[in-house]
Amino acid sequence: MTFDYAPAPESRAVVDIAPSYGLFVDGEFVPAHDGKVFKTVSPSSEEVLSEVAQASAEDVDRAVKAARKAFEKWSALPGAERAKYLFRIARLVQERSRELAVLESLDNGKPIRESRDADLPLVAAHFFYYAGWADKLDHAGYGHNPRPLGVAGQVIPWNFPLLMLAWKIAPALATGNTVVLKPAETTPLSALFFADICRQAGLPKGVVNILTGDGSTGAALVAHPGVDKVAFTGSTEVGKAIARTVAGSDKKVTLELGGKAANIVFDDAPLDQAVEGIVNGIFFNQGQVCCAGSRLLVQESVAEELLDALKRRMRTLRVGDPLDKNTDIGAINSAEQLARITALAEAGEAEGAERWSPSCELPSAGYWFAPTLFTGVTQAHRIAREEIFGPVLSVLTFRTPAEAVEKANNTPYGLSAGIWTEKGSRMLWMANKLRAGVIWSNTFNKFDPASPFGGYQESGFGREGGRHGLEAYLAPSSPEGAR
Ligand code: TXE
Repeated sequence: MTFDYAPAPESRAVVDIAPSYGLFVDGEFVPAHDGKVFKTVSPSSEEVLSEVAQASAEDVDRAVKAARKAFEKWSALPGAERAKYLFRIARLVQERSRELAVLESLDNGKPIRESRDADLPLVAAHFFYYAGWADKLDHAGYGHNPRPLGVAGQVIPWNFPLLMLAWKIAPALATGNTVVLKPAETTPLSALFFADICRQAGLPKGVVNILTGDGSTGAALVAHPGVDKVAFTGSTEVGKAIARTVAGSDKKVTLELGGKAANIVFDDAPLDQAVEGIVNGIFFNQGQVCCAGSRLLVQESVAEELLDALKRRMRTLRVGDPLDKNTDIGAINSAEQLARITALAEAGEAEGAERWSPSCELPSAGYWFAPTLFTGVTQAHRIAREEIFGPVLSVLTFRTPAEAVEKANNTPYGLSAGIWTEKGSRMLWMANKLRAGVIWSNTFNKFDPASPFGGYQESGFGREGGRHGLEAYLAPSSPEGAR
């Protein structure tokens, strides 16, 4: 496959990136206490996009104090008042969505079609959805109003920078909590633009604080005694470290960690539709998705036919400039992530699985990985067990539904799964047996703010989204019913 189309990049001019950004604390952009900065780089070109402040423990303290002060008034507002701010934010996200989509694609490397058609609409949808809850919580028939927890310390990853921010901030604000959020070090920009949206929306100072920085900033935030609730999305390793940090404190915690989802295709499935679901499941966002369908389990009798169709479809995938509307697969987020994907793919080959990619010309600058398929994979292979977090699909086969369940559940994770069959009874039987927090039937990677999302085992605990997502930010009512 070569580039046989004229690149037509979405105009970069729609986004005005400043050469440097401070931290957003108490409604103002301020430099880091010690003046430290780091660069954020576009993964598709290695161009430096901007320089942002690196928050230290002092900055964490400053932001948590601002959030604590803001909490008194914010939590005392009637829900209907908080809803107005959230609706305003939602509308501003919509108004600025072209700019934010381009920014997200530049900083993260994801195709503009995805940031424009998936990330941004979902970001706005989350703010609209939780705005709608804010006033329903008051006098909701529990006898007393549920109480917010206080200051939420939120640490998010780089794969869906703005969407993960929305998942975290929207329910926290709707329930009357205030926030200190740390975006990932490779994708800090959209959170800083969001800070500007908070200002535009007239959000009271200190209700949302954004601290850019690396893992040390995240660790300081999680450990700060003024933080009442920790919400984290990221690696299982860091999630475990955070669980150890908060153990013994009265901090509430939700963790959304890794996954190794099975996409299970039965012989009666509509195969063309399944191929689209498989492609979407593993190549959406370059496979850098916690619920990615990274293991394809296909019933033996249709394996050959399905794999032929899948390879044909993979040959049509266009890898390249994230700002080009024709691009299906953009850049990998960082050199580190590319190295992780490369190492696991090499382990797949070394352990004897068969590697296949369509012929694919990759750009010379930036971080790229061709869409890759491994067949002849056994359950013992690392590529069948470890989260690759890249555009790499491991294919296993099964004969019976029971064998499919056994293989799908043979993982320390438990975040998501997909089932492709026309038989309703089989679908329900499978769904009951699969150990996964989210199960899609005859589709994959469908998200809705009203649906709870989260996993079992090493995929973390707690749920985000829907009513469950609100409850993660609420304490049981006090006997007096006072906030
Ligand atoms: O994650 P980290 P990385 C998985 C995926 C990927 C691997 C490593 O398999 O290959 O993790 O990615 C902050 N205390 N996922 O290294 O380090 C960090 O600054 C508090 C799955 O990027 O977990 C960033 O903001 N915070 C996942 C965030 O944690 C700390 C998404 C995530 O970074 C910290 C991302 C610490 N000690 C990676 N150390 C998913 N579930 O979607 C780092 N951070």
